[in-house]
Amino acid sequence: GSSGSGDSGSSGGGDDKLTMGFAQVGAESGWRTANTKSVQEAAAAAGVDLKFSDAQQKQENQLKAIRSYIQQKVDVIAFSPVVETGWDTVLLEAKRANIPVILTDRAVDSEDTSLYKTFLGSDFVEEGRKAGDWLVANVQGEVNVAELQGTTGAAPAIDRKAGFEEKIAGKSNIKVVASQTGDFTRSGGKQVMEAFLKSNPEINVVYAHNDDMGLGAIEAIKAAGKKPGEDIKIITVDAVKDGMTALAGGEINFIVECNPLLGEQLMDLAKKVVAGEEIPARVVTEETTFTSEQAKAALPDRKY
Ligand code: GZL
Repeated sequence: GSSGSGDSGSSGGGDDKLTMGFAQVGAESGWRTANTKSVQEAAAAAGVDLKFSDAQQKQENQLKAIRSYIQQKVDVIAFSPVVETGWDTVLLEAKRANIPVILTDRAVDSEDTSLYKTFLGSDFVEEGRKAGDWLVANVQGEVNVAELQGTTGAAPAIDRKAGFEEKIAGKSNIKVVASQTGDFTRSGGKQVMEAFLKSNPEINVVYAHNDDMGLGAIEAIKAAGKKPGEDIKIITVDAVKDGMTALAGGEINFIVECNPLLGEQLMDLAKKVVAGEEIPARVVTEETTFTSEQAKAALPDRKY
C-alpha cells in the first residue's frame, strides 16, 4: 500500500537537523522488517538524524531505549508500543523533559492523551471486521475456527480478535474452537497450529493475526497431511510479500492488508510537532484486502 502524505522531500538547507529517537518493537515479522525499512529510509530522505533501537519484543528494552533518548535530549521520540499497558511513567518523563512523543503502529491504553502528540497507524478492529466479514460471506456449513493471536496484550492482537468476534457473533454455524498466541512469529504459528491439529481434528478455518503465523500454520497443516487453502481455509492480516505469494498460490484464501509504510507520514508529523504546528490526534493509514486473484495482479508492484 502507499503511505503517501505528500512528498516530504529533503529538509533542504534548514538549521540543525531534527533528531528522532525511534524505539522499534523488534524484527519478529515481515511486516516489522518492512516497517523498519520505511522509517529508516524516510528519515534519510527527510534529513532527520535517526537514533534507532530494536527491543526484541521486550517492553523493558523499549522503556530503556526511550529513557536513553530522553537523556540524549532528542527533539522527538517515536515508538510502536509492544503492548498497550505500562507506558504512563516513561511518557510523563518525556513530557517533563519537553520531548514530544509520537505513537506509530500500535497504541497505548493511557487515559491521559496529553502524553503523546498523535497516533499514526491502522484501525486494527476494522481489520478484524474485514476478516470476519469475508469468513461469513465465503465459508458455509459448520465452521470450526482456530485463531492464532498476535502478541498477548498488543493492540493489534486485542483489536483484531475483537473485530473478528463482532462479525461472527450470532452466526450459530461459526465457532472459535481454539485461540492462542503465536506471538506474531512464523515459528510461533507453526508450534501452536501443530498443537491445535492434535487436539481439534475438525478445524475448517485458521484466522491468523498476521501472515507470518499463517505461514507457520501452513507448514503444520502440510505436515499433518492436509491441504492449506482447501482442507483448511486460511485468513491472515498484513499482506507482506510471502503472505501474498501464498495467497496467489491458493494456500491462503484471504488477506487483510495492514500498511507498514509509515515512515514518510511519521517524518512529516515529527517536523510539524517540533515546529509547534497543530497535527491531528489520530492519523489512520490506508489499506485494503486481497483475494487470491487480486494478489496475483498486485504482486508485481508490491513494495514489501
Ligand atoms: C500491526 C503490527 C503487527 C503486524 C505483525 O500494525 O503491529 O506487528 O501485523 C507485526 O506482523 O509483528
